[in-house]
Amino acid sequence: MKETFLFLRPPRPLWPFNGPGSAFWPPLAFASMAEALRRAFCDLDVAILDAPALQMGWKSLTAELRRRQPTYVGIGEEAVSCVEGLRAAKLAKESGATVIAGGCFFGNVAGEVLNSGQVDVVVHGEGEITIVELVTALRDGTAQALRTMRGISFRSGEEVIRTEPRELIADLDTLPMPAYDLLPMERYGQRSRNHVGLAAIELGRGCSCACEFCVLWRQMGKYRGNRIVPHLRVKSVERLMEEIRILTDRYDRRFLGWVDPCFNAHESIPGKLADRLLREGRQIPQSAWVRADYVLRDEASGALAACIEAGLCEMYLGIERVEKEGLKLLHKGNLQDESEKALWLLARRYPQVFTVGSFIYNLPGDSPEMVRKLFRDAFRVPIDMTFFIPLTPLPGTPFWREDAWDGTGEAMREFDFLLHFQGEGLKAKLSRTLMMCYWFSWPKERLKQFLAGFVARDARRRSICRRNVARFNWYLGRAVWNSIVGRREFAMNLPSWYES
Ligand code: B12
Ligand code: SF4
Repeated sequence: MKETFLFLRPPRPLWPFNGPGSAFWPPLAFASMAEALRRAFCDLDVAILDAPALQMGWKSLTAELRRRQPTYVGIGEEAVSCVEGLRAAKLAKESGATVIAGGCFFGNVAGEVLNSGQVDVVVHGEGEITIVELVTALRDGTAQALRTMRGISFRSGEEVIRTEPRELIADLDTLPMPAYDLLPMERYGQRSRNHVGLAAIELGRGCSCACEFCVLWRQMGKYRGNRIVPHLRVKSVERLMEEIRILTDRYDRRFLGWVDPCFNAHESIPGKLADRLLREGRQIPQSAWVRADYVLRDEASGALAACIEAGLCEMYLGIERVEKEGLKLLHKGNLQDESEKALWLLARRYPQVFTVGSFIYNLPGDSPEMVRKLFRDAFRVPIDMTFFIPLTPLPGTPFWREDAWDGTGEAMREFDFLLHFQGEGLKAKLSRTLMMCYWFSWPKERLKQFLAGFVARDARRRSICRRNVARFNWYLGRAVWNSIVGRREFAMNLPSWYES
């Protein structure tokens, strides 16, 4: 019988500010690695099981794993769903599979998850080449085969062995075309109001910057000796056009969600791609995470106007802080008020773009007064949607402390980028300050923005703003209620099908 490699995304909670229709994007990492495996082995069946997209809960998943009996199972979760990752790993092991974990979370807690006994091998960094070599090594069946390959950790007796880092793929055009056919493509964004026909796509990998709190530049960074440095790679316009044609023409995708850590890091490819899309008469709505300083740079070169004309209509900006000390502490750059300038530029010249700005609180030295000021200052600039995210000590960043690992991943539940109110620590205190600000601090700029969103002529903007207000008040109200009745806070939303 043929061996099977199953990439598995288990049932998991929803981030409360995402609607159920756009909370789960196609798992691009799995699709890309699945195609790499298909190309390399004709005697291996490769599959992806995206349980959330199928609304498949744990009961059905358990039955499905028993039925399929995969030889290898690959998992890769965010820290917040570590519990689900390990639960899936346990099920997979019970059905006899070898479990491989990867991605920007598991890759940074390799020792911890290997010692949990649920995971056999952890893959560090980029996965496409490593996964192919790993299957060959696992088939060989010797520890020596694992030792001699790059980019993994595994256990040998009591010892956790981490092999040499793997070099990055030099030319991203050589990546296999993601195996979209292994995914239920029609399901993504199916019930979404604002992201109908959602697809995930990457322009490149890595970032040109090195913000202190960020795992993304590290995950796709380059090793210089033992040090990782930021390294940006991009695909060519031809390759990107090929992906877009497949997504739109073959899979009827109508909204492109760029998954790049920083879509506008490269100074020319996004603009050239936009020109090409426009030449081919392909305008398609898009969202992307962008940096403010590059927005200004691209305005000067004309690339910004082209990207927006080609459909870039939702931009997420990590503004983080308003005051320079905070920005310096986070190594964010943007010390010349670039965020403010970029937001004014977008609001005045490109009002059709929906902007989402995120700010970080809970920095060392933060106090309730500072957070109140951050809140007021955040509304001095025109942003359609504002998020305040607590500094999260993600594994792989200098803020991570190994003693935060509790053996189960439960402690990682708080790594959800949400306000947590319970407890006496500084984070809880600052979160409560923010909650009070949300309800009671209404500088006139905020009131204006709030009303503008609520009655906006553009139906999409109006819908996003209204839903966000409803979700936020629900979130805060639930938190207050939980405190009153003494219920432990669980900030994410468990979907109704979670255990089914
Ligand atoms: C799309 C996305 C979302 C979408 C969809 C999420 C979903 N579950 O469907 C939305 C917007 C809803 C979302 C929500 C959240 N997200 Co999110 N999201 C992303 C994003 C932008 C893209 C992921 C992606 O497709 N990357 C492209 C692929 C190709 O790269 P890759 O994942 O790194 O994969 C490569 C390697 O890492 C490796 N690899 C990865 N997995 C595996 C597995 C195996 C077995 C192997 C061998 C290798 C391997 O090989 C791959 C190919 O080379 C990432 C940031 C990023 N750019 O990666 C954040 C990111 C994953 N999200 C993050 C977070 C925190 C969240 C939220 C908790 C909060 C939030 N809103 O941001 C929620 C919770 C989501 C949930 N539980 O469902 C963090 C996770 C940090 C961490 N260490 O935990 C990230 C890294 C962003 C960040 N700011 O740091 N997210
Ligand atoms: S600009 Fe964004 S993606 Fe790049 S290092 Fe900073 S936070 Fe990470």
